[in-house]
Amino acid sequence: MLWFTEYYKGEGMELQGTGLSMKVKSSKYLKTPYQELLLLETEDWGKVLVLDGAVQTTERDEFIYHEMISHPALFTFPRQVEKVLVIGGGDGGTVREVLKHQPKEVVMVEIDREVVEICKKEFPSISKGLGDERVKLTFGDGREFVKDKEAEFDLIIVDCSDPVGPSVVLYQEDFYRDCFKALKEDGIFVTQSESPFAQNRVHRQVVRELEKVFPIVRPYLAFIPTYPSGMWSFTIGSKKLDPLGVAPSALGKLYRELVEREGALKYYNPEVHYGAFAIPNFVYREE
Ligand code: AG3
Repeated sequence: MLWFTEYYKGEGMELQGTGLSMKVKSSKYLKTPYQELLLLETEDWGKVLVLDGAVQTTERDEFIYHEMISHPALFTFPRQVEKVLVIGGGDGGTVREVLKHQPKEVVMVEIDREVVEICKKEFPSISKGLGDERVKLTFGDGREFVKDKEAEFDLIIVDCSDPVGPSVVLYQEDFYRDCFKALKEDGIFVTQSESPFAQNRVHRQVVRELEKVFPIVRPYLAFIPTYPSGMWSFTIGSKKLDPLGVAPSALGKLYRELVEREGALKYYNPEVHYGAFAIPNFVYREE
């Protein structure tokens, strides 16, 4: 029996002698123009997508990441969301969750066509939304894509990998400024923002850079067993709407309607919505 290990290393990783191992039944390796791609069939986690040595998606826990990158922002809108931009997100899981809110249009800009092709074939339950007629899939650089956009999107979601290689530019203030401009006047931005335990400095940098750009910045947490340390974060930057300002009665109603229409969610619920924004002391400790 083979084992795969993600060795924690690379830009921003504060654990240097730690990793996560999984027992592997079979594996496929491929080099795309952008990264090294590994597709694993594992004993515990189902199929697993690994990019440049970092676990991205497992069939068993992907629901946590994809529900939590999408629903806290989407449930913050008191109105129907019309146009959503997803940057990255090649496996399609984020688009699947966004579609549950019945937007008119979802634009996804992914840099690596081969990731999408593999995920369409190997992860049909995750990528199924990508075939939806409301989804416009484009391949290219998300950083470039937002540069000339103005007041176009209700919501921008950045579903990117660690700040190495093609993702580095998605962690920088001038990118956040362009996203601000690309959003409508009550628009919301959300990005995955790494592990506050294992990548504390990167996490804090994301929050700090967003605070230079958006009046409302709200980091929040989710438990993701296959990511470094298991403690993961996302950060919302918002022009007007505060995810903590949503009235519980309004959220409860929207949530029940969605569940009735789309079926049960597996992680997000209204209690998780408010609770996720509670951050332990060590995360923003003085250094
Ligand atoms: N993107 C965030 C993955 C970061 C994981 N980091 C790591 N394993 N070192 C996930 C993409 C899912 N759509």
